Amino acid sequence: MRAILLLTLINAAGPAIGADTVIQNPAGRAAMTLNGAWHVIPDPYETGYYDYRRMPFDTAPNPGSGFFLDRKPADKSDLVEYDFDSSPTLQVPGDWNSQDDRFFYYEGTIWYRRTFDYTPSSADRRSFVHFGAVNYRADVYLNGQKLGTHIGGFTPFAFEITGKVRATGNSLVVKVDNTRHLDAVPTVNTDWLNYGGITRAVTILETPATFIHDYRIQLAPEATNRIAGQVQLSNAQAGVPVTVTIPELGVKIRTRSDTNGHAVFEAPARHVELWSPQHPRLYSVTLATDRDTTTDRIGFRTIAVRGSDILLNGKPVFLRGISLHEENPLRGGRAWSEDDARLLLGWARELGCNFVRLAHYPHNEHMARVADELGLMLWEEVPVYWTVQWDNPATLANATAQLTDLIARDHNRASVIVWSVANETPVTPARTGFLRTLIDTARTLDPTRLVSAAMEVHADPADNNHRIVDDPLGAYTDLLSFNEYIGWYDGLPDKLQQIRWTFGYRKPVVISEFGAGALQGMHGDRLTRFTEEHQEDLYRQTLTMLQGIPQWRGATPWILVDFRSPRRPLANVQDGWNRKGLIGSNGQKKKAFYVLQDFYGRKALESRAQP
Ligand code: GCB
Repeated sequence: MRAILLLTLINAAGPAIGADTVIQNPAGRAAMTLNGAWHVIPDPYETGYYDYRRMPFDTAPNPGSGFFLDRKPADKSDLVEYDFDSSPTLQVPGDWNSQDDRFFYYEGTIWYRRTFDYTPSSADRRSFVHFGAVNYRADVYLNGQKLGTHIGGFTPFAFEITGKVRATGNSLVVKVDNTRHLDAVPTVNTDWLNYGGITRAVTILETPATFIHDYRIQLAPEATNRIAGQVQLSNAQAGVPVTVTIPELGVKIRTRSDTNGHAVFEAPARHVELWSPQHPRLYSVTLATDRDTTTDRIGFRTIAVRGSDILLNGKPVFLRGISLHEENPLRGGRAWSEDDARLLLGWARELGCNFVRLAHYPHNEHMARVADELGLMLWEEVPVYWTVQWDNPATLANATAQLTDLIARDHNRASVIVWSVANETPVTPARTGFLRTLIDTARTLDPTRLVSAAMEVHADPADNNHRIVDDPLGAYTDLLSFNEYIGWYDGLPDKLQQIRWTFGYRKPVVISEFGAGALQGMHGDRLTRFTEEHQEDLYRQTLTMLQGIPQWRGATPWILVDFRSPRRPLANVQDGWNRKGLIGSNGQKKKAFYVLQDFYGRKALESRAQP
């Protein structure tokens, strides 16, 4: 509800769509792709952004040498010290790190420019330029005019270009800056590579003057034979007729928008086949006004927690999970395409998973759509990682915006069952207050899903074999999720069998991480670090230990595939990769893959009645 309210307020306060409002189902509206080769100018000193007094050109009365002007010398004597046309190109979507060795560890600004022609299909149509994601800050200019700025590397944004876009010769310039900042989300310290660039698709979207900006369609609360939802139009216009049709459920709802351009509805449905991993049923849903139509494929299911059980469609479910970074090791670089999603989620299915943790930031929209189709439940997360500035209101606003946009983007995906607000954060009052605000936001925006965070384990100073999970944050989450590295950062795998657990809450324990590093193809005995045998042993012993925990309801071990991390320099072993993957950076499976596959196979058989 808050998302919708927020959109309404923004609409009332300014232009209908701002940088931070998410257009639902953009793929359903794509009019033209701007993917492909863009000319780029690396600008480590930000010469094209600031003048020599360090004043931004884009707010100066005389913008002079701002690269966003995409200028050409007026004549042979005119001085212009940059030229997009003769500069090299990079592919969009794509990170810059994996496209050119010179940019492998580059952090800073690169200017991107793309020219295009565009004529809307009719004069009364509106147009938007839509970005799937840009890491981390994007300043966007069309034909020398600033459209806006977006902050946050993993969420979509759009700017209206109606009346600004020309039939021919448009210049779209994006200043992309992936500099890490202490007050940012994430902060400067992460265990993954800070890929820069326009990492997801860029499209021109076309809409009527009043269009279906956002919608949410789901089962009515406490009912599996009623469909409920809401629609938000782009303009606060009353009395616009809205229809929602789900032909296979015999649903045809007719309603009208209120003065805020908002419509709420509920109607009975024919027998709904509920979405589950065993039966990932999706229904075609069409929303229409007198001027606009959009179609989506949506699944219906319930998710809840009762005591220490997780209930999917009312039945207890065990989460056979795995964690994933958004990276395609075979091509190298950030994953962004549907094919990438099929590769990664296909591996998860082969492992026997019914659940995937998309760590540690919002992954691209294909991931949730392919998961919907394959029947994989998802944990989605925002990059509040390790530590951010807990006392800084701007940092909280940033994290809130990222969470809000993630929820707005994926609130129609049946696959998503958990919103996670943080990973491995320190227990302090400031942090707990910060995260509680995020949890409250998630619950207000979406009361239909679980909310969690990957917490930490604490050692008992009086007993070396006693581990405690009693983080005060656990009082506010639905799951008791924590990362544990017994046998890797904490002793050797034989220690696992000695461990005794105390949990501060009677909630489902879902282990958000455990794991060990191993170089694919490196062999030795089970006590030798970085061998496949060591990792295999750790998996065996961890699974044995976990089975002794009565409230254990799932796990997302760390991690499906090796991933790039500048924190991992060990030569000939890590070489800049975190090697905790069950699959190596070469795409080959390690021994531990088969240990977990075997375990999940047995678990699936055991709970045949389960999804
Ligand atoms: C963690 C982090 C994860 C790291 C992992 C590791 O606890 O959540 O981002 O990559 O440990 O490999 O140390």
